[in-house]
Amino acid sequence: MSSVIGQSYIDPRGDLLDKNRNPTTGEPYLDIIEITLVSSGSEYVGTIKLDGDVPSKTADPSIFIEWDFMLDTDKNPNTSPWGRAPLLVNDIGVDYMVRLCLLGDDRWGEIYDGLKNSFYGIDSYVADNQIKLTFSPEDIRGSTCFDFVVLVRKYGNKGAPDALLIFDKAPGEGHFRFEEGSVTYIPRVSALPNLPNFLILVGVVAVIPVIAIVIVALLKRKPKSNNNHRDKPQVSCK
Ligand SMILES: [Ca+2]
Ligand SMILES: [Ca+2]
Repeated sequence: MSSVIGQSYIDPRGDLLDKNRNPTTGEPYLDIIEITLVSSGSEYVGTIKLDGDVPSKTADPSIFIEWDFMLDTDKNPNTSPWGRAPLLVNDIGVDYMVRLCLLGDDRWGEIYDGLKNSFYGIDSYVADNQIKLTFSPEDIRGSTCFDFVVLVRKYGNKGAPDALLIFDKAPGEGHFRFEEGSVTYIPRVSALPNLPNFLILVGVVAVIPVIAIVIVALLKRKPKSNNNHRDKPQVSCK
C-alpha cells in the first residue's frame, strides 16, 4: 500500500552501507535523516537534512561526495541510461540526477540529463546540515509527477564508478512519488505473488489430480454382490 507522507520523510540514523550492502560507519554528513520535496512557485525545492554539517572540502582531494535526488521522470523503471541499479536506487529507472557535488574544495550544484547525456548548473544552498537543490519542470522535460530516491554517495578515486565507498539512501526500499505537491511512499513491488493466495492456489492445483484418481478408482470398482454364497466355490453334496 502506498502512503502519503506530505512533503517530508524521516530516514533512520546510522544506516550507512558499503558497496556490498553491508552496514558500515562513516562521516555524519553522509547520513540522511530527513528529506523534503516541495513545489515553490514555478520551481521544485528538494532538501536533504543530514546527521552532521556539510563540509566545504574533503579531507582527501581524491574523495568525491554527492548528495542526489535521483528522478524517474517517466515513472518507468525500464527506461534509464544507467540501467537498473537496485543497490542505489531500488526499483526506479533514473532519467535525471539533481545533485550537490564536492570534490576537494570545489562544491557545486548541477542536474544531469540522462537522455541528452548533458550537465547543467542549478541553484544549490547549504546551511549547516541542510542542502537545498532547486530545479524546474523545464529542467526535467516538463514532468510534474515523478518517482524519486534520495542518495548520498562517497567515492574514492575522484568519483570513479567502481570506487564507491559508502552510501545512504532514502527510502531503504521502494521509492517516493511526487504528485500534486505531496510526496507519497510507494513500497517495493514484489515479484512473487501474495504468499497466502499463492499457497491456496498451489493447494487447489495439487488436490485436483488426487480427486480425479479417486473418482476413476471408484468407477472401476466392481459392485459387491449381496449373495455372498455365489462368490464361493460350489461344494457338491455327497
Ligand atoms: Ca540515514
Ligand atoms: Ca525512467
